[in-house]
Amino acid sequence: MAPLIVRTAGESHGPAIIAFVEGLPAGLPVDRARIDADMVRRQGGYGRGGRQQIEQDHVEILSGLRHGRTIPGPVVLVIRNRDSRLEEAEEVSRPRPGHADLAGALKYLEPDMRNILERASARETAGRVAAGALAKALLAEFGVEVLAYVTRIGAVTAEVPADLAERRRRRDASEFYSPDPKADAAMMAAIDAAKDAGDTLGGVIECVATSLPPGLGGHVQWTEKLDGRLARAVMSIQAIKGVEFGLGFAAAARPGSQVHDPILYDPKARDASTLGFVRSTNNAGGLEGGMTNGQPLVLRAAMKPISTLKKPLASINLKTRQAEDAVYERSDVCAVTAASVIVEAVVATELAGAMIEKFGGDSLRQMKAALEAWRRAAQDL
Ligand code: EPS
Repeated sequence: MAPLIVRTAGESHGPAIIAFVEGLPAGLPVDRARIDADMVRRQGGYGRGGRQQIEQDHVEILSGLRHGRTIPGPVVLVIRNRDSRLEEAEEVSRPRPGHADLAGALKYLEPDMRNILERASARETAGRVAAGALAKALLAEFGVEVLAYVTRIGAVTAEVPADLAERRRRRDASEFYSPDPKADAAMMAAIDAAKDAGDTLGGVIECVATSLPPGLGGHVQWTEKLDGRLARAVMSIQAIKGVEFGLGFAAAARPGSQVHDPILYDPKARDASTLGFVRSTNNAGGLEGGMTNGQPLVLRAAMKPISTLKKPLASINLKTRQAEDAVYERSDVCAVTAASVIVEAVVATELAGAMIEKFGGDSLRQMKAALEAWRRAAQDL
């Protein structure tokens, strides 16, 4: 069983979204304000729809915490929905191309697609972001930083500065969660144009994690491979259609000599997270053989445009089988900003799980001691 389990429950217009988190070490300090800061970020960004004017996401912690620290036992997090009206919400019989509506109706023999879309909705990700904030708190205890930002909206791309602190500073100042203020005007124009056309826009998110110890994940069994686990977690986010690491798809067009990262040894970096095994490039994106290699993890995710279109696509009425436009309810024009916060959360959750797996998860104190013992042994290898 995975060492860190995150499950969510709840419908988009039900009373609440719930996250159940099991397997965190005891003794982890939890700052509620930091969880809520991520909840607010998930709701933000240019191009969001009317729902985000209604909701004010805030996390209630029902279990697993005492005096600001985790205690042995699952943590249950609750985010109440202000727009709670599940019983009154009207029936949906015209499926949206690209949404779960039709596939779900056929799977569950369920003609009212309201009963599908309520759970398929990206509102579920409020729970994954809350859980991810706990994972980030654990990683921070080990100096691991996880940062995701938007590098593309539609056809507009952002340049990424080399310095990580600068990336964070710029992202936090941007309505597009992008590290390139020069791209802001073009991103805004692209979202405005899509809105005017009754259309939607997707984009690309990059996520970096630094100071990870080498050897997280595993090469022995396919289920252990960390790239596979991360890809699964990121692909499971609503509307994500592609994931790549490091050079990713571009590696397929290069010879091996221009892909693999030469290994150097710098004795001065012996105490760093790399243990002194430095690389001149990071085309692998921090993963080799399904394990971290001490280099920064670099992952990118492609998000498709949201499938609820103000100018709806052709569809059918499931009851009559006659041609009709797809259903339209209020929606976001572009939610790539929100998706970046969700990518950060699910990557942090997978990495925290891999840390617990390698260093033991009963208590934070034990984890720290285990990591130190392993580091000393690896230095003396
Ligand atoms: C979503 C539809 C919209 C989005 C929602 C995802 O909700 P509503 O139908 O209430 O306007 O706003 O995302 C959120 C509510 C959220 O908090 O992210 C969908 O169908 O996936």
